[in-house]
Amino acid sequence: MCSKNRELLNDRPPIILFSGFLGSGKTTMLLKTIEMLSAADKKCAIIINEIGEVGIDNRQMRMMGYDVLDLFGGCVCCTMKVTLEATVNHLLEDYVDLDYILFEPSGMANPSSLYPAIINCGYHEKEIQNVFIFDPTRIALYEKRMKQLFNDSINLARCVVINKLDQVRESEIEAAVKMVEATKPGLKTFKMDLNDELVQEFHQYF
Ligand SMILES: Nc1nc2c(ncn2[C@@H]2O[C@H](COP(=O)(O)OP(=O)(O)O)[C@@H](O)[C@H]2O)c(=O)[nH]1
Ligand SMILES: [Mg+2]
Repeated sequence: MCSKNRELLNDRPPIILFSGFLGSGKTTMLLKTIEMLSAADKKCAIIINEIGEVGIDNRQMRMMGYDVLDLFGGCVCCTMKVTLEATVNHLLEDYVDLDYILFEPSGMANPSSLYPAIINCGYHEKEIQNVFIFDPTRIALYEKRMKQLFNDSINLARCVVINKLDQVRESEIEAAVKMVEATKPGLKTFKMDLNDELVQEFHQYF
């Protein structure tokens, strides 16, 4: 089935986009989510591009038996859009029974720069399940040096996962929740320790 037919049938697999800064926990969250979806017999494809970390992430996932399509082409912000579009289209055309596409962009990418490529593949913005991973050990960094990127990311996110609960005090978790609420009131927020199971509520989210 080609992507045109998919468009007619409106059966595109949702794209789950894991956004967040480098080291925040995107890969960890992505792997946990695949585990969760696979256990529910869902078929997933993964697109990742981690500048400087591609080898490590890809090997990890291949060892776990997952199909990983590499996206090369340098900096995701400037050169990847075409490649991302081609990759998503390739998935839509060649893997007709996909239930989900999971995408981990580089931690350096502003997620807004990725949307046009995905939308060019026929997706509506609301079909992009953007999960922002909020590392509460780095609140100061978000607040000071990366405020604009943080704001842009939160504004595009469909939900936020505040992770590393095991590494921070309750007051830091509350500060993280407040930051999200101040930026986008009402945004769905999960709190998780990703060394542990995904919270049950997240299982029902997709
Ligand atoms: N203690 C703890 N470590 C975490 C959690 N989530 C992620 N990590 C660790 O944080 C580091 C960066 O995670 P990774 O998924 O590679 O981040 P990415 O760069 O955003 O893909 C890894 O060492 C993870 O094991 C968490 O909830 N608790
Ligand atoms: Mg990663």
